[in-house]
Amino acid sequence: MTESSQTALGGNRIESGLDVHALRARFPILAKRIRDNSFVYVDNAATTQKPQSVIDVLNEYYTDQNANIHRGIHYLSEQATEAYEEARCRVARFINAPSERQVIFVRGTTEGINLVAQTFGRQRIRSGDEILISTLEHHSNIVPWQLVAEAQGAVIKVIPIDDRGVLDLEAYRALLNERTRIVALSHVSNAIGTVVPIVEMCREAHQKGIPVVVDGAQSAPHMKVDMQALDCDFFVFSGHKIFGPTGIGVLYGKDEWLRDMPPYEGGGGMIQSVTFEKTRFLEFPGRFEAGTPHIAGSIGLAAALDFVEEIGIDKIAAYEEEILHYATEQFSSIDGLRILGTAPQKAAVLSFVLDEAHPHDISTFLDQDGIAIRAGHHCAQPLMKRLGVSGTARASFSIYNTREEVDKVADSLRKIVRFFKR
Ligand code: 7TS
Repeated sequence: MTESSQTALGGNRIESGLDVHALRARFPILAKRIRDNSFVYVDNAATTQKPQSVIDVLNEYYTDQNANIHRGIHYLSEQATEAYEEARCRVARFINAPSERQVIFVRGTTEGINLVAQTFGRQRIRSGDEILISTLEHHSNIVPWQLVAEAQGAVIKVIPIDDRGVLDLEAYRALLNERTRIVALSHVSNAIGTVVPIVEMCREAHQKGIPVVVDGAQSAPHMKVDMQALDCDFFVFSGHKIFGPTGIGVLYGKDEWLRDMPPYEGGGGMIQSVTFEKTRFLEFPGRFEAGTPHIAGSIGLAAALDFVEEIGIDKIAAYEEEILHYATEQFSSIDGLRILGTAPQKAAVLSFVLDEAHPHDISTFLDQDGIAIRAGHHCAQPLMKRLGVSGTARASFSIYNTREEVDKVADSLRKIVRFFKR
C-alpha cells in the first residue's frame, strides 16, 4: 500500500511503471469472450487467474516429472521430491521465514487455520479461556475457533469495528487480558478491504505473552508479507489467490510453537516409525504433511511467486491502489450506490449496494455484459450484520485489471440503475 493513489492515471501505462496490456497477455483466460462481450474479471478476492508460466509448470510436471515424493528411490521420485522441497524454499524466501522448515504445505487458508486450531489451539486452550478474533473475519477464521472453543469450554471474544470498517484498537487493548490465549486476525478483509495493523497488534498481544494467528489470504497477494517484520506466530495463505493453483496453501509458524505441536492428521509421510503399540512422528514440517501432498500444486505455487517477484510486490500494491482509487471515484458517481468499507488503509476490494437492486441481481445483470463480480455475504455473515446488510456486490481487482474495465463495470451499473428506475 503506497501513497501513489493520489496521482492521475495516464492510460494503462500508469506511473507505477506497469505495462498492463503486456501483462494481460500472459493470462490466456483474459482473452476469453463471455456472452459476446470481452471478459471482465473482477472477482479476484475469490480467486485470481493464472499466468501461462504457472499453467506451463503444471503441464510440465505431469508430462515429464510425475512421481510420488519422499519414498521412491528412483530417478523421477528424487526429482519430484527435490522440486517439492525447492518449492518450500521458494515460499520461505517469499515470506522471509527464518527457515524453510517453518513452511508447511496445506490445501489452503481454511485447512491452515483448522490445523492451528486443532493442534496448537486444543493444546493451549482450556475451560474459561478466551480466543480473540475481529468483526472482519472470514468464516474460516471464525468457525475453526468456535469448534475448539466448544470442545474446550472456551469463549470467543470479538474486536469491534467503526462504521468505516476500521478495527477499534482501544477496544482491542481492553479485550487483551490474562484469559486471552490466542488472537486470530485477518490481515486484510475479503469483504470490505480493510487493512489491519498487524505489526502493532502483534506487538501488543506479545507484550501480554499472547500468540497471534494471521489469516493472510487477502494480504499475501497484494502487499509484502515478511514474517520477521510482522512477527506473527502463525500466518496462512492460499495459492489460488496469488496466481497459483487451487488446493495448495501455506502455513507458516514460529519454531518455538511448531516444535511441540501434536500432529493434525495421521498417516504416511509424517512418521519416523510405527508399531501397533507406539508411533513416533517426524519433526516439522513433515509431521504436519500426512499423505501424498499436492506436489504439482507446490511447484505451481513456486512459479506463481516467481511471477509476483518478477513484477514486484510493491509495484503490484501501487498499481492496485491506483485502480481502487479510480474505481472508488467512478462508482461513487453512480446514483444510489453506497460503498461499504471506507477505511483509510484499504486493499483493492470495492463492496457496494444499490438502492434499487439486490446484490445477486447486480451480479446477474453484470454477468450479461461479461463481467464477473461476487455478490452475497462473502463468507463474512457477522460483518454483514454489523454493516446492516445481508450482503453486498463486490468488485475485487488485481494487477491485470484496467481503467477501461472499471469504466465498463461502472457503465453496466448505470444501466442497472436506469433499468430499475423505469
Ligand atoms: N480468509 C480470507 C480472508 C479469505 O478471503 C478466504 C477466501 C479464506 C480465508 C478462505 O480461503 P480458502 O482458499 O481456504 O477458501 N475468500 C473468498 C472470497 O472472498 N470469495 O471467495 C473466497
